[in-house]
Parts: sequence; C-alpha cells; structure tokens
Amino acid sequence: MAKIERIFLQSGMRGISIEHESGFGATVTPYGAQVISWRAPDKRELLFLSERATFAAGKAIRGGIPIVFPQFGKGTLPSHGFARITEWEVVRADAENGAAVLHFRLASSDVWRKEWPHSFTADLEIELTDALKTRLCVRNSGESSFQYQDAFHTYFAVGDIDSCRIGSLQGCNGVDFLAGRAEFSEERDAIQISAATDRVYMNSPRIVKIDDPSTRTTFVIEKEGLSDSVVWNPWQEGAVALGDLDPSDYKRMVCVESGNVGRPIEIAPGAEHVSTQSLRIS
Ligand code: TA6
Repeated sequence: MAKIERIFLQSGMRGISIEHESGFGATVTPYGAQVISWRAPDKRELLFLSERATFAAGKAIRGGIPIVFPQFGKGTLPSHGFARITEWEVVRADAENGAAVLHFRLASSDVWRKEWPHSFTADLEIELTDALKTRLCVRNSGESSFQYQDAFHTYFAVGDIDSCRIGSLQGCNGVDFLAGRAEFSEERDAIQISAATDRVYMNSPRIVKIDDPSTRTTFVIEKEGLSDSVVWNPWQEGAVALGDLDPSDYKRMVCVESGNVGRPIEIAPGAEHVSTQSLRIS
C-alpha cells in the first residue's frame, strides 16, 4: 500500500512525502509542483538537489524535476517560465491501485497575463510505483489558440559525471546553445560529458538511457508527447556562475530533460496537450 505524508521542508515550505510498497519514495512541493526527491528502496537519492537550493517564493529550486512551462529558457517570462515559481493547488494526494498519486493544478491568473496573455489550466499528475511518472496536461480555456514550450527539467544524481554515458541519441539533429545555436548531428552512440554542455536533441527517441557505472545505475527515461531531449551540465565555471550550486556539484549531476523545445505546442480553444515522462532505474 502507498503511504502519503504531508511534511514541511526547509524554510517552512510545504511538501508531500510519498512511498510505494516497492520501497521507492519521493517528495514533492506544491511550490512549482516540483519533485525534489526520488529515492531508491535502499534510500539512495536518484535526483540531484543542490544543498544551496533556495526554497523561497519567486526563486526556482535547483534540482529535482522543475516543471518548465510555458517558456523554455530565456524570453519575455522568467527563465523557464512561471510554472516552477508559482504555488500550485493540491487537488489530490492519495493511493490508487497501490500507487501513490498526487494531482496539482495551475490556472491562468492576472499575475503573468501581461507577459503571457492566454487562459489555460495545467494539471500535473505524479504517480509513484517502482517508476516515477509525471504527466502534464495543458488545456486552452481561452478564446484563441496559443503556443507554449514545456519540459521536465530532470536533474539526475550521478556518482561521477566523467564515467556517465548518455545513449540513444545517435543520429539526432540538434542545436548547441553554447555554440550560438549551431546545428549538429549526433554521431556518438554514447555521449560523455567532459565540459559545459547545453544541447537540445530534436525528435529524440521515446526511450533515452543514462548509464552511471560509478553507482551501477541505469536511468531509463520514457517520454510521450515530448519531442525533444535537452542535455545540460554547467561544468565547474557554470556551477560557480549560477550561485546555487557548489562548484563541484557538476560532477554529481546531469540534466537530461524531456521537452517540447524545438517546436512549441499549439493548442486551439478547448483543446489540450499531454506530456508524459516515466523514470525507472535498472
Ligand atoms: O536546460 C538547460 C538550461 O536552459 C541551461 O541553458 C541553463 O540555463 C539551465 O537550463 C538552468 O536554467 P535555470 O533558469 O534553472 O538556471
């Protein structure tokens, strides 16, 4: 049977801790509807969360699975959009068929209407079994079509970035954000990170894997309704510049983000789009 517990995080922020009978656990805060912890049965943390992460209104929490919506990266809105710096409504927190199920909702309000004048509802469902599933349904509740980008900006905890291998992206075309958005085609069957990396792989496979030999872990990312994968590591210079990472944190994390980045999603009035990611370890 799944366990659900309401808790308080650092700086008094609310959280919900969940555990599945398999022994997998997770912690989610309604602030940003953000997963900040995903734990293996042996209690090992599978997601990276910076010890310097701020848990304060208006600031993004560095780690876990930030929800990127409605904008990826920089633009008219704060970086990666307003969803991750807004309190979501807790619609549901209980067990269903043995899984722990959380449901959060965010609806358009006047706060960002000037910068993003669209009416929407966003529903995020999180389901914990021996996998961690996040499902974002965005519905257009307005009178005109709008476009948006979304992503699960997942920070995977790794033992040693030098020995990690990201597979399944060979043959993808992409854009390198650190080389003036230069286009590239990925030749490697296994990508190793050995410097600051910030690349979007367009139309990436439904399943992308990260091998972390130092912890004998393979992360299996399965996505649907999410066309692209972003691979990011700030490396040491980027970690220092961000301020909410320890300078050596780049060795212990890698972001592989399932998103709709290259081509925004467009939904007509009354229509919706569902983006789903499921994470497992093997
Ligand atoms: O997903 C990669 C990226 O867009 C990088 O360019 C870097 O900005 C990273 O996200 C973190 O962004 P944040 O706004 O969370 O500091």
